[in-house]
Amino acid sequence: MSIIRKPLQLKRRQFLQISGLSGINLLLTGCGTPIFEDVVGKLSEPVNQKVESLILQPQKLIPEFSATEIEPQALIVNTFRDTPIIDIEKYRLIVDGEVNNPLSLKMSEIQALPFTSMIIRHVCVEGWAAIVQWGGIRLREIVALAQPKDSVKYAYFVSGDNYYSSWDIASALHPQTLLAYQKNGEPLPVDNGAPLRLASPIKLGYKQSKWVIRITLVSNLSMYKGYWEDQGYEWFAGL
Ligand SMILES: Nc1nc2c(c(=O)[nH]1)N[C@H]1C(S)=C(S)[C@@H](COP(=O)(O)O)O[C@H]1N2
Ligand SMILES: [Mo]
Repeated sequence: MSIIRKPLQLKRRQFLQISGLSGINLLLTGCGTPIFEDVVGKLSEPVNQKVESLILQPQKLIPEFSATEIEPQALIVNTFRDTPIIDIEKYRLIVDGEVNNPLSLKMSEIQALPFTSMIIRHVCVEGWAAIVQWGGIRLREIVALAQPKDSVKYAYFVSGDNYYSSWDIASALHPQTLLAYQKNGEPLPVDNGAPLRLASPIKLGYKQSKWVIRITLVSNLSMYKGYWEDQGYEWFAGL
């Protein structure tokens, strides 16, 4: 990925404008470049110190695998409710909660954001694992666009099959936590969570929600923490 480092001075108001829905095309004109890293560091008045520092802070990267190590047959479809039927034209990813700039994004808008691909091991708590290539958008880019308030500590993910989970914000903002729309170089199959699913090498499989339709950023967890978490599975579920 090419990273341009143009000197860029933005006032808070301008940043809020361009970081909104209408700003996505503007920001991406001519280059697929990380929006947030390039822009927010230059703000004269940081919008959110805490989230900003989490995003800019070097987080430990998990070593990735090579393309020859992908195990295309090993990823077992693991769905506990009915697979939802999602109309891609009507689909919107909602990002809300304690944010200054709630989002409602079409897939075409999400796919216009910088593409990231990674080859990682998916680990299911039921005792199987698979090396998979996932392609999509870093979740941190979406979170940054929503302008989270300082209070945000957790992210809730609601899925089209009513599955749900919650993550600590640091894990959600990890550079290898993606909202994936590709698997092994192909468009993400519906059974694996199309149009959009979480993929990350730092969490167990049940944290990696498929068919994500809503992300809510909050300062407190409710008594409901996740489909499996509420049945006694560990909440953090780190790898
Ligand atoms: N919405 C939703 N997401 C989900 C699940 C599910 O049933 N519904 N299963 C989880 C579990 S336990 C695993 S291991 C992975 C499996 O992903 P896969 O079906 O693409 O292999 O999805 C996770 N995400
Ligand atoms: Mo799983």
